[in-house]
Amino acid sequence: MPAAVHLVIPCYHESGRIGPFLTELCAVTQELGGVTIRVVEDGSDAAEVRRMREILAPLCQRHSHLLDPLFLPDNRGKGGAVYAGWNLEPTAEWIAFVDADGSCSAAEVARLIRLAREQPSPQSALFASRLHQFGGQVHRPWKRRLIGSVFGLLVSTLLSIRIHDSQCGLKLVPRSAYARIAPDLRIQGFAFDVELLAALHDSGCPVQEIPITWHETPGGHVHLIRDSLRMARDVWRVRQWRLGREHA
Ligand SMILES: Nc1nc2c(ncn2[C@@H]2O[C@H](COP(=O)(O)OP(=O)(O)OP(=O)(O)O)[C@@H](O)[C@H]2O)c(=O)[nH]1
Ligand SMILES: [Mg+2]
Repeated sequence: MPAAVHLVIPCYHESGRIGPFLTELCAVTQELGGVTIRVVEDGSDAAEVRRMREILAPLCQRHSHLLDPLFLPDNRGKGGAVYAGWNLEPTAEWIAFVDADGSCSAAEVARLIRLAREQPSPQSALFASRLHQFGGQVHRPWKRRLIGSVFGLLVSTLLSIRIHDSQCGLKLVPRSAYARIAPDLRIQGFAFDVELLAALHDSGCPVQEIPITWHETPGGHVHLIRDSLRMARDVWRVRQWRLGREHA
């Protein structure tokens, strides 16, 4: 039996982008076996929820491993949605998330799941990474590349953890490691991956960066300046919390 993987797709106003990706992802993961998927949507309006239900209903009928979506009334942010989904699934050996927009293809998701399953038991977290920026593998507007690289430098410098891309939208984490750190995770917005990285690292769970192919899908929600500043502030908070714990 392959190790069970529970994959959460955080969604905020994604009815225009998720259809083709989710269709392919359901097919690919059905073939793999041992994977469950849950869409977690938070704070979208009634019309958006209705559109999402219309997209999801036929797929749920066709694929029993696509679980009932979770619609949360208030907007928590990407991290809050991912954690809400992970906390609902108490048994899978691996918990994971992938962005809804298909920038990372279903085939890449399958490749990382296979890679995770090569571990005799879940030991190291796998963080997909847009590391190979210039080999034709990563298609992203130059501004996002630039800000992504600066942000990676900021994270590795302020946290003293070697990482190029903490923000890529596909990650797999051993459930046992998540269970140890979950009570301490506080960031619910776009920088939640940074806190997750630091917490895994500090708890002794190695994090492997796995280069992937990335074709950026237009229509993203990250506002380059506003969100980058918020995320930089959150990295600083993570650093202060860690220092506080060290000196406690
Ligand atoms: N549930 C939930 N999901 C969110 C929220 N904000 C973003 N997401 C999801 O997070 C994922 C990544 O967001 P994107 O809008 O693709 O981000 P982006 O601007 O394209 O940035 P990159 O993909 O990192 O280049 C998508 O699946 C979004 O729907 C939120 O507030 N709540
Ligand atoms: Mg995106």
